[in-house]
Amino acid sequence: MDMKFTRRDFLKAMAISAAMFTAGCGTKRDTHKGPVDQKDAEKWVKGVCRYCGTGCGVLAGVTGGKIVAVKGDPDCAVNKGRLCVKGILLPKIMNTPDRLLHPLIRKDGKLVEASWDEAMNLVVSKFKESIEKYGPDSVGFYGSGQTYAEETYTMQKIFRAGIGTNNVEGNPRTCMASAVAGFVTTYGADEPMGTYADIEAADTFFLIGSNSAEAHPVLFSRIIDRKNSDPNVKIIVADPRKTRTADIADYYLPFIPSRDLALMNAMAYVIIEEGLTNEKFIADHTEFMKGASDKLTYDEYKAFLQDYTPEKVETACGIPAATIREVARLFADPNRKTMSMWCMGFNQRTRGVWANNLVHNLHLLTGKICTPGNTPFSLTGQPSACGSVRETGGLSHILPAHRFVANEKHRNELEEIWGVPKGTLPSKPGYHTLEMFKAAVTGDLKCLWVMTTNPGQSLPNLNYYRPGMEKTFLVVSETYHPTRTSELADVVLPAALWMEKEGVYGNGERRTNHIAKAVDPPGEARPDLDTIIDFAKRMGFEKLVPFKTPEEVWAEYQKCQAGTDMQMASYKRLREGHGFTWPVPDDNSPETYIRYAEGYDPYVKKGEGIKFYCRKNNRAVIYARPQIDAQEMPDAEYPFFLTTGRMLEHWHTATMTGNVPELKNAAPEMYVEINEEDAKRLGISDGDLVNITSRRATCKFKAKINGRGKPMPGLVYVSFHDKEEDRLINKVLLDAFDPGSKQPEYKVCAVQISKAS
Ligand SMILES: Nc1nc2c(c(=O)[nH]1)N[C@H]1C(S)=C(S)[C@@H](COP(=O)(O)OP(=O)(O)OC[C@H]3O[C@@H](n4cnc5c(=O)[nH]c(N)nc54)[C@H](O)[C@@H]3O)O[C@H]1N2
Ligand SMILES: Nc1nc2c(c(=O)[nH]1)N[C@H]1C(S)=C(S)[C@@H](COP(=O)(O)OP(=O)(O)OC[C@H]3O[C@@H](n4cnc5c(=O)[nH]c(N)nc54)[C@H](O)[C@@H]3O)O[C@H]1N2
Ligand code: SF4
Ligand SMILES: [Mo]
Repeated sequence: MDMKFTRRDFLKAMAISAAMFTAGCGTKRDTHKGPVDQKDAEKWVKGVCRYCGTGCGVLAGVTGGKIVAVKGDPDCAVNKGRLCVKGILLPKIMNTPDRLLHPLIRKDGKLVEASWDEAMNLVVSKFKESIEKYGPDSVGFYGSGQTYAEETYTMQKIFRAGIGTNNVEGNPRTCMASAVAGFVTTYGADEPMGTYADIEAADTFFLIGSNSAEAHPVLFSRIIDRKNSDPNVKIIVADPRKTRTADIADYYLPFIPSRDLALMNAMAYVIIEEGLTNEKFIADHTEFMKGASDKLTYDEYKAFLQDYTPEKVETACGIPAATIREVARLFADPNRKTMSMWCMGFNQRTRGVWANNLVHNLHLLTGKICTPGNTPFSLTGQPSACGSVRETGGLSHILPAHRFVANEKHRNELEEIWGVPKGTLPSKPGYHTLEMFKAAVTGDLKCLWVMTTNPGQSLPNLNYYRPGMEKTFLVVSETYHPTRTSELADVVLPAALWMEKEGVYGNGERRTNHIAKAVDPPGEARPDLDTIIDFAKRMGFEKLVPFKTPEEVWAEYQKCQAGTDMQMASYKRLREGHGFTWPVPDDNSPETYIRYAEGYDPYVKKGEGIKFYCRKNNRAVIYARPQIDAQEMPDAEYPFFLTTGRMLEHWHTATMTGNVPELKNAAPEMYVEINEEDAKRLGISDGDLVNITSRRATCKFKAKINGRGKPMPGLVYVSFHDKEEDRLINKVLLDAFDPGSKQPEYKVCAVQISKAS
């Protein structure tokens, strides 16, 4: 085990990591049933919430051509009428003073209003010039898990089949890439086998690296309801910071950041040592591996775990051995059903893929998988990271419908569907996110189009990447201006917002759901799909992009899904229904609750039981993955861990939430959470201005002691929504990334903290 880092401070953490039960469940429900402050609307239009990957169904009330109210869709299985505070306040994001109404182009160093024609001609001439002079790989597209599926599908087709480059990336790389690689390496295909319905069937919840109380509030309320309905339900929360999610935990385990791998290996050790495995399941459905092709025997795997006895891991993680044993027993109890949930605390790390493999291990060793309530469930962040990027082929190494760029057969299948000559699709994966923005810095990437994401605020190590965005020919499709990205652009294209356009979102439980157009966009703003189609025409790709409507795009995308593991409902069905969890092989099929399981999954035949059919031998993999620390651990010079994340009221870079008074007032200026003991030691009081300095930059925040979250000693926490230069925390962060998934390590770096004068 790699345990170079030991600090006495963390021994203190053990004192607070003893098992504890927090009473008062349900008292902190940040969800609302039904509308707030609602007038009767002229009509109600069905859609999906604009924000998180929970994917709550909404009904937007429209009066006089404006959205005047939003309520939860009572017929959507996700939320059954509920919404959280952000969802309910959605009408207030539509017509803010910073909505971008006209295209902008940079002239003499300044962004000035231009016509659509002028702006698009400029974009097309720059792209054409660059492709001619420097080749197709000199241009790139950086999209988002917040686009509609039709938008990303069309854009990636233009880039790959038209321009001839795989430089098609998206912000899910910063978010879900490690979860994707975890699913692919363990089960042979992306996305969870379970759905949210497992919440109501589970007895034990293992939440690690997820603050769902703030990041997935409606799902969290379903967990609370489950707990309130049955005193037998137990919740384990593992997170170095005591969050609102931890408030409902029976077992709260704070531990040294990035030591999750050791914790999970220790749980596996206990499960095997105490005979809590499901040997028949292991024999029938799994195999053991070390790397992608290095097979192991079960005995070799057991030998590997000898490094992870609870006693050894107690020192490594700061969790008492007895607690590790207790939670492992609870996890594996054959009379209980166990649902694991994880999110960015797990994924945003240099060993995010391995962490994902290890949580899958626990379910495979115990056979707690593919039955109601037993499931490893990766929580998805953005509303359509799955639907619009992981499924449509919106990352530089993947193609539509769970295909891979590097796989010739997959490329040929798409060439046939798209009617282009064999060999048209480039075989080399494009730049991953940090490579793409680095290529802008080095000058290799000449033109970059950014859509529905704000990398000028959300990338790590910003002082390195921002000059690249300034230097390259940068096109930004945005709903608001200025943002920390649009201010760097050469062309800014005004985009229609959610419900000003029709399209499809796919949430974290494989649910594809349709958003109808409810109102017209303001000014000259237009749907991104219209802009993409316009671009295709001007580039000479009309044949590739014959679409006029999202429905036409969907019809072609469905052809790409045929014969794969992810067939989806037709547009007609999507328009009429309230979301369908795929696979849905045809319009008469019901939605699928559990993948890989007989009786649920249409691709598993009678008598087959559980079948991990996306792997050649139908077996899932149990991996031996060692603990490896974060790339930058604290040392004498930079003695604190910094971690970053979110808060309930704000959405990422706060372009949408920052102008909603109710949300803004909840957190007008971001602060830094500091542990009480550390603050005392450093003479810092609540509200004092504090410098946070890393090897890359310094930011200044007011100190918050015993706030909403309580970091363990040695850890400070900042949410990244504040765009003010002094508080732009992403300047401070390191840009290390996972070698497998290429996902950046947003969750861990080393800093100094000092009282600012
Ligand atoms: N309100 C709101 N909700 C959102 C979003 C938003 O911006 N605002 N964004 C959405 C998106 S895109 C995403 S990806 C999700 C993110 O949802 P979450 O991942 O739940 O949220 P975060 O706050 O990023 O991080 C979760 C926790 O990871 C912990 N953590 C830090 N280091 C470690 C570690 O080493 N190990 C472990 N196990 N945990 C660690 C942090 O202490 C933090 O409490 O939220 C989605 N929902
Ligand atoms: N420090 C730190 N940094 C992080 C993370 C972290 O945990 N810590 N998490 C990472 C993760 S998980 C994520 S997902 C990213 C998110 O980071 P970003 O994607 O950069 O953040 P958003 O604020 O969601 O940006 C979406 C942008 O799209 C615009 N927009 C909204 N609707 C539309 C539309 O319909 N069309 C167009 N064209 N534009 C639209 C919004 O105004 C906004 O500017 O941040 C990453 N960065
Ligand atoms: S939980 Fe997520 S999807 Fe549901 S209303 Fe809140 S932000 Fe929207
Ligand atoms: Mo995310």
